[in-house]
Amino acid sequence: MKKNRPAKAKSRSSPRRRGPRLDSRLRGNERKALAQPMTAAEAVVATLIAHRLDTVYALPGVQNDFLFEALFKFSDRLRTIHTRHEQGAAYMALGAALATGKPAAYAVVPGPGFLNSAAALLTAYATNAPVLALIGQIPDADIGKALGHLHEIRDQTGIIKRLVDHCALIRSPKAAGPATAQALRAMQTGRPGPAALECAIDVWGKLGPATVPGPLAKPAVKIDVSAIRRAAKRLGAAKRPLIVCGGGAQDAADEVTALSALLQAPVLGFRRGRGVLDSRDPLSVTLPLGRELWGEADVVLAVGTRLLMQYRQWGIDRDLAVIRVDADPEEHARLHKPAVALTGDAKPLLNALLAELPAHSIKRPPRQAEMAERQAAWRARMAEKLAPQLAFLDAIRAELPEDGILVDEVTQIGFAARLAFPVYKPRTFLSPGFQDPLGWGFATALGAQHARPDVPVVAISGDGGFLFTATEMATAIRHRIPLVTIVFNDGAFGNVRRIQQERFGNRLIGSDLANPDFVTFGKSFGAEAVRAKGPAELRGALRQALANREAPTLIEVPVGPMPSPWEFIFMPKIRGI
Ligand SMILES: Cc1ncc(C[n+]2csc(CCOP(=O)(O)OP(=O)(O)O)c2C)c(N)n1
Ligand SMILES: [Mg+2]
Repeated sequence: MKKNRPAKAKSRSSPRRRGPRLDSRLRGNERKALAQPMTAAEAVVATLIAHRLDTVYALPGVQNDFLFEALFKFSDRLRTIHTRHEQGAAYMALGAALATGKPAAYAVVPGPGFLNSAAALLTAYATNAPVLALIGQIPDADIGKALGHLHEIRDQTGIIKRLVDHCALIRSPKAAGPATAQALRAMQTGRPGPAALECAIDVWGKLGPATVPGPLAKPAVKIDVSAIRRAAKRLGAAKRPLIVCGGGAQDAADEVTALSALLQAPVLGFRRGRGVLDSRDPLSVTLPLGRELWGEADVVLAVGTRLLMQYRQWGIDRDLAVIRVDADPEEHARLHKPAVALTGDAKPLLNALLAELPAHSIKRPPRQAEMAERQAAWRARMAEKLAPQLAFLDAIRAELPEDGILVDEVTQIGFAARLAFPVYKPRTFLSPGFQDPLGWGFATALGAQHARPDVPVVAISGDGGFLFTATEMATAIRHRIPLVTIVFNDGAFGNVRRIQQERFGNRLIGSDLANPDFVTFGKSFGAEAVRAKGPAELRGALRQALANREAPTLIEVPVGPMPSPWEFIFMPKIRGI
């Protein structure tokens, strides 16, 4: 039976922080309290606070009642943002993690609650995002017995283990703090990524001696000096170097910028690598030109990227030496053995490379003018083919401040944004990586906006993707999150529909949509909601929305079918032909 708080009880899930300031560690008198018994849930929550987490995105239920009791107790330092569906909670944590680069947590009940959050957890894994899932469990003694407890699922731990690299079952108050600290360390050590902690309904509330560890020491990473020297020699001698950035380069923007200038190397970013080098830098290129440059390069420096598209679509031959920088040693040779493999975080490794390079680097002619011209030529080709998408993207860019965040979606405008939306700063273009799950956009953007209240966040969705998590508009209202959401409404799973038209003889199936009136829908929650016809009206609506950051805004943009972007994304082989 779910317990309801008495009506007079004060709800502690307001976005406003009350009480004392958030500290990384508990204060002196509370330290003393640590010698006293705590519940397992209190130890987990206090450990999150000791790691500077300030929010848990969550949806309650009986298995987690004692966790919520602990969240209530610590609510002056850790906010609970409750959502309307577990996928909303998990995507919000993902958005917070991607927008800040810092760990974010969500809490859900076992079985259906956990499975409802699974697409977001999967996407956290795909985007190497430090998301901590706190997942309830049935009574500890009955785990694995298949008795049919509420929300029981066969081998929940086994399912979780397939989704994350680190998970643990908390079985006592004593184990709770250390397990939380270990999970948080694992999430940020080596290749970052999600972790999960399970705790049984009868363990969360157990009282016992507990500790509240602060951040655990991370294993020291030794830089392989000889590998740095070999990389510097290869790169230094390169005539046509190219840098390819993925999500793993997001925290090394200064270093990538300096390397690009030193080597006169163009920098390719697509999806998760966008914004590492400012799009206004002429050496910053996107996909189609990047492919041409891949075809011409003699040395590629690949930073925090899987290189799947490059190796599998664009091809490789002996004339191209690839130097890889990756936090995950398994990644280097998954497809091809690199010329040099550098393992670790991009920032220190690129700094070491920058220190070593001047001794080896030949002089190269500047490439800015050439890149500006070639980029302009591609831009013109895209403008001709993708005019409707680019006009909307221009309107958004014109109004979104340079540090504003755009969250893309699996929609026509999103595909075009990955190719052509100018991105000026790291972590200001959030893209879901290789999972590309339809429906991630709105809730992920809500989490990004919640975690970065200092900058405006704009989400773009199709009518299909938006309705996956549109009920979280209630969350935006409840927690006053001033996200601006643009819904491009073509009455269809447009991308699927176009493929059916073009490749399957117009045999349309499962791709037309019956939609609500999105403006009425938004208003019914209490959001600002307007309809904007065309790019000019979108720009005006966006300007107004960004000026009024009191409430969430929904802008519906009715659109027709859009031209296909695929010729610019799935491009043919260019090497090793
Ligand atoms: C979770 C998930 N389910 C299905 C898909 C397949 N899919 C990709 S795009 C798309 C249609 C998107 O429709 P909409 O959001 O309206 O955008 P539009 O293509 O119309 O611009 C679908 C169903 C997916 N990427 N992810
Ligand atoms: Mg659509």
